[in-house]
Amino acid sequence: MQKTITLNEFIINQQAEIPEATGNFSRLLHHIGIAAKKVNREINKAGLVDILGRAGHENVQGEEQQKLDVYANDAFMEELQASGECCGIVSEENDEVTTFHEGLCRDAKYIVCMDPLDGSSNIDVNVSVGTIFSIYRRKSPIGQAAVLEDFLQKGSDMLAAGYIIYGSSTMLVYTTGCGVNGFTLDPSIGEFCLSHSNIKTPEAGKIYSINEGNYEKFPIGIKKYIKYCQEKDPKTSRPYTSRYIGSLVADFHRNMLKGGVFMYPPTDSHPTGKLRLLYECNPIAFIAEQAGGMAFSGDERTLDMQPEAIHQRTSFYVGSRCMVKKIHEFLDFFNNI
Ligand code: P6P
Repeated sequence: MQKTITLNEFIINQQAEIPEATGNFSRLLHHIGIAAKKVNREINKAGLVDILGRAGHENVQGEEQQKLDVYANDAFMEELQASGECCGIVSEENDEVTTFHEGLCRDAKYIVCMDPLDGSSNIDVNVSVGTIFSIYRRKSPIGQAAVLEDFLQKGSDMLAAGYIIYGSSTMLVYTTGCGVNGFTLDPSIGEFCLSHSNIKTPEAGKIYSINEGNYEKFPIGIKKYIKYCQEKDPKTSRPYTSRYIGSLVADFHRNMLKGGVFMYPPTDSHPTGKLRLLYECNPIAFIAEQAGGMAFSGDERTLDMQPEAIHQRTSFYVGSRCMVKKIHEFLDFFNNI
């Protein structure tokens, strides 16, 4: 029987390959794994205890906070602080940055940008939701409170990115810039075990994911691309299949494994795009590129964007390289005629 490799074993093995590694980064990842198990436990019993429904107030996005949103935010904040390796956090659930610079965290050198429970409006109807995180090295001197510039780094400066998808099984997928690996939670031993080694997304695919309810307001290039997806062409296996869950992690994870593209263009209600750059688009873009895919926002590579604000939104197109390039062609052509 093949030996099971747990997440912690994998992290330590990866650390051993980096001579200058001190174990700080590994400890941070380990605590993210603990938080993921705590959130998984609560999500799995959400239907049985009074944790469903609304927490009774709104988050910075003006969105109704679900109780599990609050629980997930607290769980990740607690574990990141307990790791002693994180000096600051940007979270979708918090208006301002959170800094840790005393006690165990005094010499911490990493910051985290996270969406603790993305797609949480789907929880009450038992649809997959996810946590998204990204890790950067702080830019300001160690030993003092993290500052805004520590969080407004380009995605290309990211050290690691990952997500946890709480679905038919719970998976933690992450990259440190050396490929993408997926770990499935084995409840019988309470460990994330390597199940998807060195994930590569197909160059092309047959799935396009977009909320077509916003069709009327899409840029003309996106309208034309959607029609292109729907045209019959056996040479390019069109018409493609439309799949949209409304939970970024679930839509992206399916497309990464099967081949496909996810689009969130500007809309009337979100003229600069709905998804947040720091803790949704950048981490997903880093994972996509590490798996051989592609991601852009507006008219530039997502990871090259210079963030201006911690809750900044952007348009987002991510997935199989050939499909993302085709979208870029349609936008370039139709937006410039
Ligand atoms: P819409 C969930 O609220 C989320 O942030 C992403 O997970 C998801 O991809 C998107 O919004 C769905 O937005 O407007 O299609 O419901």
